[in-house]
Amino acid sequence: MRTQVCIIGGGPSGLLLSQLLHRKGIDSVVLERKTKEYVLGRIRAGVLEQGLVDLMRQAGVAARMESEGYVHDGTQISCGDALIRIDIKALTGKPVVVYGQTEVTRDLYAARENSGGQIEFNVEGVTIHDARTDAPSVTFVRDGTHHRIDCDFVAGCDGFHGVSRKTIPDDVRRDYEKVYPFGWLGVLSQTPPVDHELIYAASERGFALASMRNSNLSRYYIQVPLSHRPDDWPDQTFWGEFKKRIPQGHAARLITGPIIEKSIAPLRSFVTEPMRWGRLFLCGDAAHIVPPTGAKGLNTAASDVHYLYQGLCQHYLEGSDDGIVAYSDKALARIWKAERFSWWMTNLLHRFPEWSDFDLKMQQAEIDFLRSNEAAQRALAENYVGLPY
Ligand code: RFL
Ligand code: PHB
Repeated sequence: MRTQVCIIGGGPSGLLLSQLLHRKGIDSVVLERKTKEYVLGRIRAGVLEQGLVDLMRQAGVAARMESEGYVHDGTQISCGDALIRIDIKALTGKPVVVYGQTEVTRDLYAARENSGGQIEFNVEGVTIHDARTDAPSVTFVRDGTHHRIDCDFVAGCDGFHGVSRKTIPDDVRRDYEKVYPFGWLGVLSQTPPVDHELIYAASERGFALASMRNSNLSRYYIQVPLSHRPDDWPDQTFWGEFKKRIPQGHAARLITGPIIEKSIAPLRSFVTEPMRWGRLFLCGDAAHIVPPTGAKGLNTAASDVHYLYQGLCQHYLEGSDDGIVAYSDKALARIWKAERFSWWMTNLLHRFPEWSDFDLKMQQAEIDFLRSNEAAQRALAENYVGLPY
């Protein structure tokens, strides 16, 4: 088999890149380890920056997002019963869009399938060869048969546990990591959202987040110790704890009901450098992870896709490799800013088990400053809505 760009990973990064390239007449094959149903079963991100919204438009997959997504002009932070509303539209001129990653991925799969895009599911043993030459290839096994794809470029869009990052030798690659001493227990419940905007709740009992998917589907999270398992949190225990962490008025009107998904995700900050090795490019979670507090994971994946797409278009359509050569530096410059924001917001809102009384006073002072200072609110809003590409 031969293609121009071999894309490893059929998550949002890989599919978005494939669809954007297709619209410019650039050919790709996507290799996905799991089934489509499995990928669509993962409940993840919910908040889209304007940059990703624009990329969805460029990719020709924005129709459902535009009719079903919620445009949010603000977001809220609570501390005990006090609420701070960050008017992101007034402070930045832009809103965010609440539309689930599952739906983004579903729309991208539909578009690839409608235009005859080649996606190979259930692939095993994916191996990247000769990435530092002008003729890389990728081998894999499916249903016991060995396959080989010759290509011009390899896009490693295979998430944190994929093979692409590990293909870059240890003496070339440098990893930066911070692991947080807690995780998020997330539930999806068939109930109306408790508020029409998100609430990021800093409480003495730990962090909580009230988010949503649609008018009868809520996405709620609470901070839990890393040792906990979803089974430690029967539905009633979850609702009881969640109510204690959000403002009393919201707790009183919270509608509880059937929980249809429950999982725990550990929190981590991680960046690998460089994001390019010869003709192999890392995109999205394959290269970096943020704690979900700033809603930046999917959005940073999208900015990588944007830079790589621009670089590949320059290569194929204008005969210039400038964009490809600059890819890693450009992507990383934006990534580190998103890493900083996600780390800062995690520190602002969570309870760290090892913190002293002094640390807690600092956290309180930071929240008080945010409440009373428009410049602080603008800094949060500009990062939340997404820094420019
Ligand atoms: P993905 O989504 O992990 O997709 C990678 C795909 O590659 C496949 N794969 C392989 N395929 C072939 N061969 C191999 N060897 C392979 N190894 C892996 C995998 O099966 C998979 O299908 O990475 P991608 O595309 O870079 O997308 C990144 C996003 O999924 C991620 O950053 C976000 O979900 C993070 N995130 C959030 N991001 C936001 O922007 N806003 C949010 O509100 C937000 N909330 C969240 C989140 C992530 C969460 N979890 C569970 C980690 C909330 C949560 C709870
Ligand atoms: C979500 O809706 O899943 C969500 C929203 C905001 C975040 C993280 C997750 O910061």
